[in-house]
Amino acid sequence: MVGRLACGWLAVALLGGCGGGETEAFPPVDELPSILDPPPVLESASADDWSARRAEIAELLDHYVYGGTPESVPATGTEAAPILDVEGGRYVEVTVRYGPAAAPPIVLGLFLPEGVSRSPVMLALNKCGNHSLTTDPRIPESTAWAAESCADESGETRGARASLFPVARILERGYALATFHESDVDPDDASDRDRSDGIHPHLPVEGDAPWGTLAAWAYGVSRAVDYLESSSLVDGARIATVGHSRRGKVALLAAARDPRIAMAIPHQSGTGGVTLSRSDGGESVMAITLFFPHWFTPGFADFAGEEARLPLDQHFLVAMVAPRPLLAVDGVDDFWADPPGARRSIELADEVWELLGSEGAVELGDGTFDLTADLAWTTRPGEHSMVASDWEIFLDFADAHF
Ligand code: GTR
Repeated sequence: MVGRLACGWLAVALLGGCGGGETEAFPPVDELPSILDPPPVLESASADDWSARRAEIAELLDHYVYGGTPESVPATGTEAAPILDVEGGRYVEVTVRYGPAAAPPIVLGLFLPEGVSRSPVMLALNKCGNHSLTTDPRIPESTAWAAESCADESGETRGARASLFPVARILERGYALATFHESDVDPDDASDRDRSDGIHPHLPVEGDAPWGTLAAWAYGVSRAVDYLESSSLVDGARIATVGHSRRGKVALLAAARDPRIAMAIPHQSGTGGVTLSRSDGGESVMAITLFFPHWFTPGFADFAGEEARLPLDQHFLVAMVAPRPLLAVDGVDDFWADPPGARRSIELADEVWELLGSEGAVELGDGTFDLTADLAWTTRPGEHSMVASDWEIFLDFADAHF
């Protein structure tokens, strides 16, 4: 973790200028200026300067929000035999190993569409294990920790998340679905304040911004990409990350950090995802860091009630995906995920798509966005949930770009 900021917006706000070169260490919250408007994502109108600015943004997000990640440890994948026939295609489970030998592997479930070679891939975390996506008894049950809410009254977790993942329909539309149990990388345990479970003890992050669970999950997504990009079963150049809510935050974070991910579709990702921390609506930094402190680097909680001191906002994370296609989806009645704040974030990030030669977001006459454009935000009726019909929106967007 680099402890210094390049000369830029923050240095100007703090010091009134730079005087050349690098300036101060990442200041603590009480030394940061309080600025009500989200800071500008761009500091230069030249596309040549974007990669340096992008690197600076990545460091800001690592330091203040998510924590850093270990050096990249490329993964290897071993496919299980036999490949199973399932409705609409085939299923194979891949054991993805990375890091020290004792580190828990990722068990990547890969649903492949019938008759399509090298299909594009929707890559998504799941909450309860790969076996929770279908009632097929042949899909091995995950042995990793699962939340109590994964089980029905009889304690059964198989098929528990099937309503969120219309697997046969995804296959019918010509896409593969790659998914793994998030607990393979890090159990979603708020009491794990000292990062003692999951991948953390095996791959510690040195420095003053330890990684939280969202960063660990995103790192795991990249290890799945290590396998997918070299696999002959799918097209590694057409991988989209998809996720709902906390997993939507990860779909965005993973794509922001990993340029091999060709598309991001964060669904109702809310605070810590697409929506602005400076927004008046929805979940505050105080609420999210109170209930889910483990998701972030510990210092993010210092911005509770002090959001205006953040030297960034979530449109910085969105902008890191540019110029790749990104669709953010919200529910009209999902107050907690803050649809207006998400829309504003997309609008603020748009200038980076334009800088890089994309048309970016295209607002239509009725105030909605063109969902065939590279950057888009949309809502659908309803509250906070992911349902089968959401996938039609995701796959239509993917069809328009892949
Ligand atoms: C909520 C949390 C949100 C969102 C959601 C979810 O309780 O406040 O940030 O992540 O959980 O993942 O369903």
